[in-house]
Amino acid sequence: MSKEVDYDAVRKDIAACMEQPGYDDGSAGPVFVRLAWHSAGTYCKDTKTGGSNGAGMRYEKEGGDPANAGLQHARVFLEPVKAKHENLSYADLWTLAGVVAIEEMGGPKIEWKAGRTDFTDDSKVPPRGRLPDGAQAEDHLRAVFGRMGFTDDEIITLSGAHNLGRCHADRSGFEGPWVMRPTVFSNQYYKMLKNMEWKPKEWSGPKQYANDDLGQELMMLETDLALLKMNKDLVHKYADDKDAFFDDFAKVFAKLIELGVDRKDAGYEAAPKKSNDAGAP
Ligand code: DDH
Repeated sequence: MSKEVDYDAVRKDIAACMEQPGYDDGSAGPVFVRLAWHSAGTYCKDTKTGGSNGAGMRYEKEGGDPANAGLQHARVFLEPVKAKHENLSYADLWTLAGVVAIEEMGGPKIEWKAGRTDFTDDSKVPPRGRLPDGAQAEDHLRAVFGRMGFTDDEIITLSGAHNLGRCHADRSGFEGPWVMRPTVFSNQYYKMLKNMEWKPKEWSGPKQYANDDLGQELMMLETDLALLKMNKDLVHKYADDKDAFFDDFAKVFAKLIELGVDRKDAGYEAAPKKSNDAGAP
């Protein structure tokens, strides 16, 4: 049995299964990005727990966290890729799926390294409650992302992923997309924050903001609007300079998906030798 994984073939297989005509806006890309982010966003730099190693969402303890509602769709879409590449870890698959999705949807190329391993039980799965709550504001953002080791500016850059996808009332309680073309990676999200006026949506759901000037109702969360208070100049810069956003986003997303990955950590199962590891046989 070969231990090798052909990551170029994995990338192609992920790209092929992004196309999901009956699902959302026809693409699983946005939910792949969210899967990658939630797999990593549990990291705590002080206790060195959580992060993208382990694929803890396979266990109820993490997979059943209400913050992860809906991500089972992404995991199910990716199952054929895992089945085809038996030595690929789920933790590598989920992070690579986010990277491939961003690239395929027109975003920047993001550095990705293999070597994550999967937990064999749920003992190292981090506690629930580590992911951000969209109804809160900048203090909460600083607490949650500071725990992962991110600065205010990095929070603003990472949040640009909300160029993609939408909220689903049956998952988070919130509803709707942030931008007009939610399957294209762009800097529209920052343009919306810079140029549009956001008013509380009149509905019985959780507090969110709405604007329908473009003929379709778009949305913002409290946490999205909080970015303007954290560093308005950076939000405006990204609105005006797509290349600057793409460059910064590629770096910070690469940092995000490395959180909790210690390839030498003896506590994890040894990673199988990968075909693209450096060095001669
Ligand atoms: Fe997000 N996000 N996110 N987000 N996110 C949701 C959807 C998507 C917050 C809340 C929500 C990031 C940061 C934050 C994506 C990527 C990223 C939804 C809707 C909520 C709520 C879920 C649903 O109903 O299906 C909050 C709060 C924060 C924050 O505090 C900063 C980050 C850092 C990323 C990232 O990828 C780097 C993506 C993509 C989606 C769209 C998913 C989909 O199914 O479509």
